[in-house]
Amino acid sequence: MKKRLAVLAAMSAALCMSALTVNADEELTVIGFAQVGHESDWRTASTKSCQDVFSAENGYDLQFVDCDNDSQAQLDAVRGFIQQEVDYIIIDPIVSTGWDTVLTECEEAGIPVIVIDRTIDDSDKYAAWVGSNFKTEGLAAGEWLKAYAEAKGISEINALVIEGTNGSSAQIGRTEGFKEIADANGWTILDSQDGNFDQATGQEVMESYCKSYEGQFNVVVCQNDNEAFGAMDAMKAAGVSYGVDGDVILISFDACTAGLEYVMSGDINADFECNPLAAPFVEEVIQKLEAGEEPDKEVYMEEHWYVNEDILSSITVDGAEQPLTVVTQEIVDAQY
Ligand code: GZL
Repeated sequence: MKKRLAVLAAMSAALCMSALTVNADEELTVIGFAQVGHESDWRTASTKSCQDVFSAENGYDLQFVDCDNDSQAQLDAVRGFIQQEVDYIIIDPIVSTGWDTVLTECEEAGIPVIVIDRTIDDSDKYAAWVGSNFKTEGLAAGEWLKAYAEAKGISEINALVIEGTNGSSAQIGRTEGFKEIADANGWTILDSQDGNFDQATGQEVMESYCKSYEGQFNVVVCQNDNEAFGAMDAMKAAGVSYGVDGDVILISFDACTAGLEYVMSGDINADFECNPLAAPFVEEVIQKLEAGEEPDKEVYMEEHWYVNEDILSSITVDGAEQPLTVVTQEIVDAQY
């Protein structure tokens, strides 16, 4: 279970008699982390957050598996952690279903599971979940567009949506939230296709949209920044202007550093943050479990709604007033 360094300390002492700082009583907490993949800037930041917190100098041995957006590989990785008899398992689930069997195996092995970011919707056999409310993100995008259109005197919304990986809770929630506002306001969603949260697919989908819906759309919603980067390339190539000074309003999610740079330049009108820095909160969950305490089952990350123009100061989402933040260089420099 835990890696003891006593043998290493004895070998070190025998071999080099140096003042090695290895502490014979030190134990490393072994953590298995089954990560979605490496599809986006957001994902890179999420992985780095865990690698920074669960480092050897902090007393951890992080067993990291990049599951490359492959659900079966992710289940195999979790079973591999069970075989390794790790102390804790962290999962960012590629899709939200198909989890109860393997989580039961973790429970039977006595290994606590902490879920981050996306949700598992067909089992609650985990100690805690740390992440975002994706439907709220989608509702916020819709509420912002409603207020922005009113302020700009835009009476008709014809939107194209580039969704995230199909079946992920992020795709499900953002789609549901935005569609709820669209339906309530009589907007038209001309099409809504899977962009898989990556730039290349986002560009491919937008290229197809520019051909199929030429001259018919005035809003594009990309469910993450990397899709938006691809969509911008496609619209530029098709001669479609976008952003604050363009014919098409461009909305994105994640608000990674590069995404906020495009908000500041006016290429992206609004970017709805999804905070990837979950690891410090996961460590708090582990510390509670180590102390025999019961952690909160759900821990929500703090997130902001970023815009280019200061024509609106706030929006109302689910009855709660939420501020809008105009992007500055200082904000860009501080972003993940
Ligand atoms: C959302 C996260 C999504 C990001 C994408 O929490 O799972 O996956 O929005 C990432 O950038 O690929």
